Amino acid sequence: MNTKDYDLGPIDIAWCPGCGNYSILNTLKQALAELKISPQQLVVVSGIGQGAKIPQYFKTNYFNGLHGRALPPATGIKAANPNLTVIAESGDGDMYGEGGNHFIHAIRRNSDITNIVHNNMVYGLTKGQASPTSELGFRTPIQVSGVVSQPFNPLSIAIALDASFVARAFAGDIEETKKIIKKAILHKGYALVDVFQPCVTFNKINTYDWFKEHTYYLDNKYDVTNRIDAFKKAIEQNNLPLGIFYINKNKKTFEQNLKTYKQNKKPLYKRQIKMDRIIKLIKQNK
Ligand SMILES: Cc1ncc(C[n+]2csc(CCOP(=O)(O)OP(=O)(O)O)c2C)c(N)n1
Ligand code: SF4
Ligand SMILES: [Mg+2]
Repeated sequence: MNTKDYDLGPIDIAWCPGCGNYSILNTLKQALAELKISPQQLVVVSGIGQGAKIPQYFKTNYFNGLHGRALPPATGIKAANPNLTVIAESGDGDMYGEGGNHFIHAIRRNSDITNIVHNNMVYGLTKGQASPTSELGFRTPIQVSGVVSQPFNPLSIAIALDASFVARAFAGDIEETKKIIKKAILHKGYALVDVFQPCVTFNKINTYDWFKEHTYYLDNKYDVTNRIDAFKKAIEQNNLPLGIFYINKNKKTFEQNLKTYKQNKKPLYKRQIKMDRIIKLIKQNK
């Protein structure tokens, strides 16, 4: 397969020239092509925002849901058909703000989905208000004196909850981001990939150059199974680590834990629904 297999033909893309979302889109297409995941096998679930538009810009099955609500339908889709590759993908506001509660509980459930977050540290679509990951002091037309609330740290939350795969990437580095996304997709269980994504229009602080100057990659000696070290790395400030922070391969997935799949491996969507049985259950509950 190659990236052309995911092209939709001539389409209007509503992202600004230079936006980091283009790199994430290209990187994702490359990762999927290299993993030989066809558009038919794939479902991308997103919420609302600039990053959340991504599934509209390439060939895939997709569900574009309410703001902050990408993870519940992604969990449901994977449970109904575990044979699909399911990616939940949106911006930092959508996943960590409006969808923050779902973020926490998706980690607890450990459904076998990949959660890619376009983290531009701003609300891009609604024209530049602060998001949960905006830095202290970040000025916007709403936060005129600068952000006063501590930024949300998604990686430390994920590691604290023993998420089974936690990583951070930078949209400006396609090769490294592709490696991380491929590993996240292949991982069995919930996989978070927070991607630093420059918003060239509404975030003039966290630019391509800023990310290059304020990030570094975890080295080969770093042990991804050490949760305490992962947490220490996640709370580092100023110079921000990139790469895979933490992997726990010992957790069962949500789908494996479901009683229905312990009894019968047939995907739920392929099973016959016996109406008389449903009516009986409804009557019993009266
Ligand atoms: C319930 C609800 N609240 C608020 C909005 C308005 N809204 C749409 S997108 C958005 C923020 C998106 O920010 P983010 O998820 O960071 O995406 P970006 O545009 O930066 O990629 C907001 C507040 C909405 N659509 N629905
Ligand atoms: S506003 Fe920002 S996030 Fe949205 S398309 Fe433009 S550069 Fe990208
Ligand atoms: Mg954003």
